[in-house]
Amino acid sequence: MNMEEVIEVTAPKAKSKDTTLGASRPENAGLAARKATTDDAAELLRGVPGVTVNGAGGISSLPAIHGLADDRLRIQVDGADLQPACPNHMNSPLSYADPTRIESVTVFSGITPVSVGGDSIGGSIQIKSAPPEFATASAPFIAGGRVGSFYRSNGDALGYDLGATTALRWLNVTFVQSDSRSDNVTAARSFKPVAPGSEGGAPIPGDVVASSAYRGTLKRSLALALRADGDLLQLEASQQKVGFEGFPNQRMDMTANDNRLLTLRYTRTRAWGDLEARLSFQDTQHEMNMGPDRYSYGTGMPMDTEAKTWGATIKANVILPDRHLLRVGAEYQYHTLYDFWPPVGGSMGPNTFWNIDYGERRRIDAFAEWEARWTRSWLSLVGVRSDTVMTDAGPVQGYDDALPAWGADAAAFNASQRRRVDYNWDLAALARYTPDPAQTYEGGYARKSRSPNLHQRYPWSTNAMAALMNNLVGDGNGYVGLVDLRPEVAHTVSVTGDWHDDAQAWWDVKATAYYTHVQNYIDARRCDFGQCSPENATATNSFVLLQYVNQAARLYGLDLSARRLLNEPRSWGGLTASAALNYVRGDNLSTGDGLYDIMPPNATLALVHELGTWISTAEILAVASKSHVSRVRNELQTGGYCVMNLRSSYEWKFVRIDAGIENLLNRFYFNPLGGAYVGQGPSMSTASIPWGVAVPGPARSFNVALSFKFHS
Ligand SMILES: [Cu+2]
Repeated sequence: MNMEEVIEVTAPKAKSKDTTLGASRPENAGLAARKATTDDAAELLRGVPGVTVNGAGGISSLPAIHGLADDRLRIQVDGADLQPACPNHMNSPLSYADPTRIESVTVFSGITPVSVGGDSIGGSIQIKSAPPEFATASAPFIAGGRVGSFYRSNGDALGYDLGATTALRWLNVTFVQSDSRSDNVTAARSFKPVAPGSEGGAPIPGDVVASSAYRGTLKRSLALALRADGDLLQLEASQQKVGFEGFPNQRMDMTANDNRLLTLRYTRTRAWGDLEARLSFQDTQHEMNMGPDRYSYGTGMPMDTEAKTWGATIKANVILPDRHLLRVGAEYQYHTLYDFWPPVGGSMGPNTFWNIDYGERRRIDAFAEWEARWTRSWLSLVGVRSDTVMTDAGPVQGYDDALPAWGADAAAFNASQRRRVDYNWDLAALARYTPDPAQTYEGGYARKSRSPNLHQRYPWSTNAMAALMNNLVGDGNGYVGLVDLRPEVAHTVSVTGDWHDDAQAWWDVKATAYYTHVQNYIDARRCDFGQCSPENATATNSFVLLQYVNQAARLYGLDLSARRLLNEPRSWGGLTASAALNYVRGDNLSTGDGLYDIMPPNATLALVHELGTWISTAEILAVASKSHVSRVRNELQTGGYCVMNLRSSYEWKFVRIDAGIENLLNRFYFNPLGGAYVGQGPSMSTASIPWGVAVPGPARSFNVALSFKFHS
């Protein structure tokens, strides 16, 4: 119960009981097809009302819900709160998820219940793999396996996945592995001059999005599950590696990332309810440097990040008399981060530059939530959550603290009191009214809080080069941290109406309106101290240096979606038409500025044909021009555009085939959420790359995927 959107990414099947309000049935076919040909898990969220995707590297786009992105959302992959470990958030939580494994995606876009929220001011996204399967008395042994592969013509992208599972009545062992690679993608026309990216390198054609290639994205996992009656114990060890991933909107590329994750999970289901306990450990080694499309300055510029995250959760759902339900839980997370840049000589030596040394973020949460079913037509949910966050960082040093470029900033930072403890709390209250089987209304209020991340509080250098390396949003600017940042607190009201035929078979219309006021929203102001120049304060057509700052903000908008089955399904299949319209506006109330990375109004129209397991989709995405931008960041305006996509899939017992054409008419457009193009050339200083070029959307791509599976 709540405003959630569950997408079964597997082939369409009977309505799951979770998909009470706002299940987006018609898009399912498209989602299953998209999953087959993407290795970027965030792409699967496209088409969910209110969700947009901010561009980053090829497998690590950042989702946003109602204009709030990245770690303003709570994103869990199989229950784990994976932590990015990078001054550019290159290794975002969803970059670790393997799309081929994903069985369901749940998006809480409206009033998020406190049981699924915490340390976030926007919605929640939960990505889940298939639960372990066990044998039965009649079939006491199960063996299954799958192997799949995909190809995308734009970028010559190629990937594979394979998996094997075997089970007895009490035991399941599952192994999965996937890998993918892509060259640089191309835009539909030239968008910048032909020029070499590196010193003496070959010229990069004008239509190539430099630094968008990736390779060696190995993901593998071994999972063991033991079952006895209503008890389930799961142990999983997994590794996610990236050999190289370019970032066209960042000044560096990810040259290696090695993430290891260990989780132990216990669930107990009884007549009184259920209990879940989980322990997890995440270990990340992250390396950045200049990729092949950038100047290497003879030495390159290594930047390394090492992080470890320990997590523990315990939660219970207790069934109370009269169909009431109590959810209680506690969570603990301890995250440490070392962000250091080895010396390369000159003024960038002889010592290691410490961007964040011994960063710590500790979080202790507890919540209680009461779901009440008063009558057949009235439900309510009320929850409170306490969320205490401690952050700290050790003293730092520059490459050479005897030089003015490093010494003064380091000394000022080291003299500061850096430990902060935030006592945050959340409240969510919502009600649902279902007067008859043909309509449902839901509305509520939430207070949500989020403490700043380590890369917002602790980067300390006002040196332009160092600040440019600290950037979480891909706007090409440089950022300086602010130790005194306070937690963001959001107050959201949201209402949803859902109208449909009684059986929910023929048509439905859904509308959501929301308004969020954010106290202490972490926005940015121009840097006017330290080494920042006076021109930096007023520049309107260049990259600039900024400092994080708390300001007031508001976001509001509307999601509309509608679907209609056009015919009684006959021998030639059923035809469904769907339409979706999203509007969001974000304003900084302290400065009158626009908020960054807010999607302009957009609409999607789709026609889906289904005949058994043959499903085909034609869709048109229309996006308005973007003129309400973040002026403090010199955010680029983008023009309106229209893109058409075709997808078709067919599934036999053992084989599934997916084929599609993305951007069928090969339209050129700049991605309104793609950030600034800084993917080639000398990226280490503010004025050495032309300002004013956005990252374009990809040209037409022919995509195909083939998979085989067997199951005893
Ligand atoms: Cu990085």
